[in-house]
Amino acid sequence: MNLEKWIENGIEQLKEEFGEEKVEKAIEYIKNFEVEVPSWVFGNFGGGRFGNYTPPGFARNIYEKIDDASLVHKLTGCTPRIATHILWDFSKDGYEPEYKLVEDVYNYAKQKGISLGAINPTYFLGGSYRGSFTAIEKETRKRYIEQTIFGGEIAKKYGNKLLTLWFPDGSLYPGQIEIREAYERMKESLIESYKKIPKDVKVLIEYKVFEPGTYSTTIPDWGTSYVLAKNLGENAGVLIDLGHHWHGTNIEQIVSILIAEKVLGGFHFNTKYAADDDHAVEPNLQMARIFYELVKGEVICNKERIKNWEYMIDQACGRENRFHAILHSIDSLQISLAKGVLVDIEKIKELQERDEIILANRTFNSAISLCDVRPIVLKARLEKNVPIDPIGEYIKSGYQEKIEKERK
Ligand code: PSV
Ligand code: MN
Repeated sequence: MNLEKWIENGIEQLKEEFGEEKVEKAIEYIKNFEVEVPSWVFGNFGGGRFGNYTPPGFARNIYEKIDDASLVHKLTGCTPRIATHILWDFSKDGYEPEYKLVEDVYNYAKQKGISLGAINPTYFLGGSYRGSFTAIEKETRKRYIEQTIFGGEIAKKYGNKLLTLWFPDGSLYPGQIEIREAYERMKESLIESYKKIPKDVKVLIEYKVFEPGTYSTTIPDWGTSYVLAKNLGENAGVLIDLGHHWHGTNIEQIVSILIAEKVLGGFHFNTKYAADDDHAVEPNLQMARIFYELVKGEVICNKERIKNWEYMIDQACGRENRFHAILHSIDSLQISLAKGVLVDIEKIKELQERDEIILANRTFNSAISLCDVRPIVLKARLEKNVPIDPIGEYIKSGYQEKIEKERK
């Protein structure tokens, strides 16, 4: 098959169906879209609980994670930043964060052509089995508040002025904790931290309906994140991780409400089958519907930082090759974005006015589920001068063999 010809034919067909303007717009969106990769996808994290297997060649330290992230950026042209976790990446003992290390990593990343993105304080290591911001012991809360303020400082000086917070706090049994008091301690600790975080740093609060708490989590849903963010101020907002909901949750509706309320927002992209699996992103229908809301709400590829949402991948690898998995995620996000852009909003509006339910649904799905947008994604890559097939290019590069040898 002549690939370039296949792309051109595909583009022509898409233009016939959706119009030239929409197709060109989709190509531009793909060229401009950026997403952060998590440092932890490259390291010794995940692998599942059984057999203690981690895919070979994993990065042994933050510098090797930067090497890997830099390669992903070279192959895709759309991941210029790496999200880091303070106590995994900037600490020698997993207990105390180190400022000096951040500066060094920052410089190393620069040499490698990428930079630091979202800074994630780590609230779930070393002695916090009774909670972090909600712990009864003042000492524990103080330690985590200090780490959060430290995170704010490095987000401003070395990062992308973005701090993303996820708390493991919760309970296993009714009666184990006073859930209202835990919530109040969470709120107070957040307020105390926020006061000392530089004003131009965005703080996004992530929620999760289960795990490690099985009876309760202190921030179980977007409503709780939203209320807490409101209590903080205008630089705080909500972080949606796709794996953190009950099955069947209409996540695109959550997106639409947050946009309507002009809340600062962000995503941790991944796919879930069972619970919080942290699998690679797949180009499924919900993903495309979510992107439709993001495009319509003008919170994606918006040059005004304050209006644009923050986009990150949060995934780990069990048995799969981690480079294939992260490159697959990026591909899936680009496919979903192209679909979201192609939807004929005007036609759907007109059908909605006439209460043509099925016709509106069919028009929606002609972009979301029925069309092949790969020509758009590939054309954007050609125009951006990055490999058309990043996974194929990775396989050819010999990098996998190299890291398996060097990182024994
Ligand atoms: C928690 O499940 C989470 O989604 C948070 O975003 C953490 O930062 C990340 O996974 C890694 O544990
Ligand atoms: Mn997450």
